[in-house]
Amino acid sequence: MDRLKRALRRINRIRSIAVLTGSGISAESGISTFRDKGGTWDNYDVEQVATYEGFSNNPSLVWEFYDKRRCEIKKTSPNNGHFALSKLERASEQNNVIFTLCTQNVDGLHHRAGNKNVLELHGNLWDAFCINCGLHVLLTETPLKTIPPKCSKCNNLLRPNVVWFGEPLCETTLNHAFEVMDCDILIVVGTSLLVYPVAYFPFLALRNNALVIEVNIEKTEASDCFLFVQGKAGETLSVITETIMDYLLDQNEKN
Ligand code: BJW
Ligand code: ZN
Repeated sequence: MDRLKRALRRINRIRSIAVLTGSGISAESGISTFRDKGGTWDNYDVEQVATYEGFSNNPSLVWEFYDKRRCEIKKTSPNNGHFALSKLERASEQNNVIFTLCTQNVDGLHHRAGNKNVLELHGNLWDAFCINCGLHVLLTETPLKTIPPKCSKCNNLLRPNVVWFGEPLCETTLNHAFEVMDCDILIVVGTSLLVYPVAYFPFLALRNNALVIEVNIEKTEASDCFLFVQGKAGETLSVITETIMDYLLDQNEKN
């Protein structure tokens, strides 16, 4: 962690910390990533289950896919990687540092680990909304009694509140995330950085002179642009966050 300590020393004052996570952070909780060997897209056709067109063609197939994932996720728990980030949020709060966690994950594990300031960029699979009247419903029962589930108000189809390919991200959330990338430190964890617009985020942070730390079990195409730390999120993140927390304490004592 000497490289990290040297890089931290170059920051005049840490005012804001941002985190960007992908499915790799939940891998150690037993949840599949998307593009790794044996990942979700090895077993399902993206066009059929993660596009609006696929949903229109066969809503039951899409709901079966999400219901299976909801059942699996319900049985899992946050891991050390998630907990390291909730500890970092608490330490940031205590030291008057702004902390925001942006996640592409829809599993809700960051909330379950105790993080509060979370932007769910690709939605949340415990939430659904009606394609006709827009009514939002929290769907916590697993497995669902009826597939596909219908709207209690107008009896039209409900869809999972997730972002499929070809769909825009929620504008308010996206604009907020752009602002968050104007930070002093960005920690990028467990994402291949292959999906846009999120793949741009670390580069926005770099343009804002942030220190960008990337944690991944293997290099991504962008790793050479960042301070790359190779390892499992559950094992490496706590070392990184403890090092940053030491700096936050030092900084607070000096002021
Ligand atoms: C570990 C680990 C451990 C493993 N520890 N690390 C050509 C060029 C540019 C863009 C496009 C293009 N063609 C199409 C597009 C746009 C498209 C896109 O980006 N496509 C790319 C594939 C090229 N993007 C979109 O369509 C987006 N919308 C959009 O652009 O809207 C524009 C618009 C404007 C106005 C009107 C209309 C449209 C939407 C993207 C939505 C993505 N949705 C999904 C599904 C969400 C719901 C669900 O979960 O079912 O989001 S796809 C999937 O990919 C999911 C993820 O959030 C996302 C990212 O995946 P992630 O998390 O990075 O997973 P992996 O598997 O890729 O990587 C895992 C990583 O973890 C690996 O690096 C491992 O090494 C690592 N790892 N174990 C640490 N223990
Ligand atoms: Zn409705």
